Amino acid sequence: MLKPRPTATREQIRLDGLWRFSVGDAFDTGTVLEAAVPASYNDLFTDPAIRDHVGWAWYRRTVRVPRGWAGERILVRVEAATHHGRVYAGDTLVAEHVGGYTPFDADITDLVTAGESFVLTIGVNNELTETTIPPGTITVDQAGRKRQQYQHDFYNYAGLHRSVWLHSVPQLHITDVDVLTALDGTINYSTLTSAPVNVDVRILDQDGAVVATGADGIAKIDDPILWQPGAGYLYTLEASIDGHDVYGQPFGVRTVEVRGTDFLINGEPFYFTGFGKHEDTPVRGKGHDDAYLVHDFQLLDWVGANSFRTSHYPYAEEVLDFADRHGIVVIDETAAVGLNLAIVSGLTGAPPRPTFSPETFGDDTRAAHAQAITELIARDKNHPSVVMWSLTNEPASNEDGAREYFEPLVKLARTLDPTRPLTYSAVMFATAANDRIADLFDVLSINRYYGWYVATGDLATAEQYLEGDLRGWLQRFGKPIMMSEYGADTQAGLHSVWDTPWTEEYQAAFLAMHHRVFDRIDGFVGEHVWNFADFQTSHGIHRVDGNKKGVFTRDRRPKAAAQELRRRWRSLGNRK
Ligand code: GCB
Repeated sequence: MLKPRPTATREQIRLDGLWRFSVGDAFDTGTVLEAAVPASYNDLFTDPAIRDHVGWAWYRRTVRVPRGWAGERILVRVEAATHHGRVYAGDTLVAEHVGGYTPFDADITDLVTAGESFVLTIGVNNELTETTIPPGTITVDQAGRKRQQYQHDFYNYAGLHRSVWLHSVPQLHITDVDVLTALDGTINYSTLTSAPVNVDVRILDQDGAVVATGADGIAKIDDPILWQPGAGYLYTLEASIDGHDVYGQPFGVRTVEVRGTDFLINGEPFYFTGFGKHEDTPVRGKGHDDAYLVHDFQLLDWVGANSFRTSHYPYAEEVLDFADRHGIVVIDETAAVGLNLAIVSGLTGAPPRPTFSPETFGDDTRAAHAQAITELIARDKNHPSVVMWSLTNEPASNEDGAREYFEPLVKLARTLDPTRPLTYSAVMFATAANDRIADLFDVLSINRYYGWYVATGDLATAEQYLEGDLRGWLQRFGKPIMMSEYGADTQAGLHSVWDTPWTEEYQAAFLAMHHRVFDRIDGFVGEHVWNFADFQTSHGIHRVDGNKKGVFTRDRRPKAAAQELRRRWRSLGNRK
């Protein structure tokens, strides 16, 4: 799935801004509401019936097709309709897509005319069921209103979360580009086209100078400048169909490999420092925002982080493009969060039903999960910043049926991308003794909350538990291990001289305790604190206006723990 880019043969118009808006089964032509795109619609309005609406929401605007686009193919690219989108040109349904964090196109060529305008309507449905990724359950309350429940610990924001584009491609065009690099500058590439035709390939450096030409799927850059953590050098593979189409695909020359208990980037051991993040800001919800993008990366740099995980869904493409350019390392995660019926909104309990079964998460869920993996890899395969795929967060990998569920998905991911290691984040109940899937993956990513949900306020006990736990995984599986989540809820401004949960001092001491343990363990390859910033969740007695495990507040002010991390990570760099 090529990102729309302006080239000599392709044009595009961003359709962001204010759209007419309504909720309900169909667009309400009498609506007076307007909604911002991109943004979640939930927090824009004061009406709780909109914020808590379960079902369809509608966006409508008039769009003019440029005069010069006659004869071209004309498409609408929706970067994210969370979770289920329908695109109409006039009254005609043109495209439908399930999966809230990956893009899709609606080809409207036969329904519009260059130089004229048309009415574009996009329906967005936020319902999650046992066969969607992420999963959820819908109930009907006593008043007859639909209610959405889900296992994941972030608010089910919905809407057009990313840009919408009107874009043109020539009739005969390039449909896909795949780039694989080696450290000596050898580029293995492949292209797909809308009809069989010859494709010419040139490689351009960052200044636009031609540094290689392709033949038979191979090009060779002499003395390549590598894409490195902290230094994101990018080349462009320019593919062209003579007289028809040109497309430029940015890429970096770098390799990724797991060897023994090392995670290697360009053959060098790499140690991950950073966070699990969220796409979450006040008012905009999960809507992409370039100002927060720039500021968040500034804060990553300030705190000395070299990486993050796109917990718990694929992020906006702008985020990965930015990471590519600035050398930030990314673990790219699907939206498969909550495949665990022992967890309810971050709280735990005895599983009421087995997680993996035909009645709960079975073949249909797995098919949706396979689709999510396929679309993630199709979108993000050429990003040098992406060094690993995370196929799921906190599945019930300790339960019956987990292996049968995951084995085909791991196989699929390896077929789609044989070059990047695979991981998943292991939940607290999945231990080295009872986990059934870790051997299928390359890197052990462990989520643990010793000192928070377990041994609350008792860091001495927590330290013992943590070390025993991590050593157990390493001993059984002998693979690189990283901490993909560790964190403590912290109310900014709350202080104490004792180890008091929720205080800024406790969060800092909690992190310092973890770091002592990590430093004692060989084969440890990284630490991602949960979370970068406070974020919104569904209501719950364990959440105070959201999850407060951020090292930064929701408006990105540092808590005391940020200083602890800054001291450590700035001196660690990319190695331990
Ligand atoms: C987890 C989840 C994350 C939650 C976090 C918490 O294990 O992966 O989504 O937000 O715990 O704070 O409870």
